[in-house]
Amino acid sequence: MANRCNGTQENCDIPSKRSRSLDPHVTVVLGTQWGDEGKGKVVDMISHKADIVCRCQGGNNAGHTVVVGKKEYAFHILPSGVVNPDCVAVIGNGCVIHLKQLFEEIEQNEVKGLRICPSRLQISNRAHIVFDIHQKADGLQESVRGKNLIGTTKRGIGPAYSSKATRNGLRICDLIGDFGIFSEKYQHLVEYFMQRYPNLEVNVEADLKELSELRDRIRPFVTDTVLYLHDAVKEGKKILIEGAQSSILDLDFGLYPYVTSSNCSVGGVCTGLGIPPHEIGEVYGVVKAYLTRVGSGGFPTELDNEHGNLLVDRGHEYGVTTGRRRRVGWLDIVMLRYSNMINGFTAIAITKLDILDVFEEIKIGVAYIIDGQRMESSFPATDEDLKKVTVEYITLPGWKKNTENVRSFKELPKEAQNYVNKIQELMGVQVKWIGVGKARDSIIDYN
Ligand code: 2SA
Ligand code: GDP
Ligand code: MG
Repeated sequence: MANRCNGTQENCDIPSKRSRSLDPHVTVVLGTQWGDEGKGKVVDMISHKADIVCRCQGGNNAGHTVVVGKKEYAFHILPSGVVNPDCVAVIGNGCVIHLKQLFEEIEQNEVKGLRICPSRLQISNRAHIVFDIHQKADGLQESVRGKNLIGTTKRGIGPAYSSKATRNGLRICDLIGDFGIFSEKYQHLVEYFMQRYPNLEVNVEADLKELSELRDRIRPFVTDTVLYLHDAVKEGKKILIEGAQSSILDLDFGLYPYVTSSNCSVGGVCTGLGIPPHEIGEVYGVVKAYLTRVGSGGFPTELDNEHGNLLVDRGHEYGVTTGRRRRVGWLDIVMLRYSNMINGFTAIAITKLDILDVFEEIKIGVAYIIDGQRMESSFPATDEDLKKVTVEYITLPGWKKNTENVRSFKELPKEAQNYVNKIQELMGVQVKWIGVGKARDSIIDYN
């Protein structure tokens, strides 16, 4: 970026758009912060241009909200794009699936009027299965962590990915294959967990009975999604990929160990679906206009005061999966720059701008000072270091006007325009959309 932004759209130094492959068919939507940025809404908005919408990582720890008219959908393992009747949903090999809870989620959404049959949902034969023992182990691991509690969703995500990494996990292809072999492997997996957690309550016989029923139900949905997506790309179909959790929860790049157990950044798209990098076109980052997180760990811009309570109340900041109250704070540009470094966003969507409508002043964290060193874009690797951070803020005037019904950038109050432009300038990525409400149409095209 050459010049400083003076706060108006005309004069703002808009970062140039990065060009990708010549004819990319794959678009990616990722979280840039600690999750719950409003990815579901952004995916829903783009999905009308897509033929296929995929999840590439995570399990039913995710909670993605889509609001269509008076209906509110909460998706956990199903891709949010399943709301669009013209899209086929894909759950890729990088995901972990609790089968019974998957069917419960399908049923809950069918009650709301969606139809989720095998022609609309393709599940990778290579995806790993989350068993009840994984979920119980997740709870037990958390119960002994004391002050080092991670604050997981207790959906068995960490234990299921550890089974995958220790190579005693079981996949969907195992379940729909020879059930005798599957049963033996399941018995071994249970024994492995019993050695570690002798008090685990498991009834292998009952589990296998339930799994044999789920096997028949899941079979019609299962396919080799690698081939399916490869063919789709060849046919020129448009594929949309929906990241779950977020960059700072990424197993490798996030604030370890306060992370989830999958790669939520752009690399997870390739490993979790088998799509080669050159097919990837736009990578949209979703930025909440302030910051939230659920779970433990440092949070430099956290607001543990009345401003924080106001953000929680106005933004309804409660977990979509667990109902936990989210921690809240001011926007953190250091985190966003780091997130952009990893993902190379081609543009961003800023969501929940309307939640800031009542603030007199709004702060943005622009740099960290750790042990006398100033950091503008690299994120500390350890929680110990993150907790030492002193944040350098800039303060911008609030707009104190309702923006919920605004539908064009120029109609936004000047101070709100200034806030958006400032984020664009400081992060160095073009803004494409601005969210001003939950509803599908509560969105402003920046350009
Ligand atoms: P896990 O369950 O092993 O993935 O938890 C590890 C960390 O990852 C965080 N995490 C999340 N953070 C934000 N949103 C998530 N989904 C739900 C939502 C969360 C909820 O949309 O609201 O309902 O509480 C999500 N899933 C995992 C988690 O808080 C741990 O910090
Ligand atoms: P996700 O996990 O990233 O999909 O986000 P969540 O669904 O967990 O949380 C985002 C919440 O904010 C949901 O309740 C959305 O309906 C809501 N939301 C999304 N965008 C906006 C917006 O621009 N304004 C407001 N007020 N709410 C929004
Ligand atoms: Mg969420």
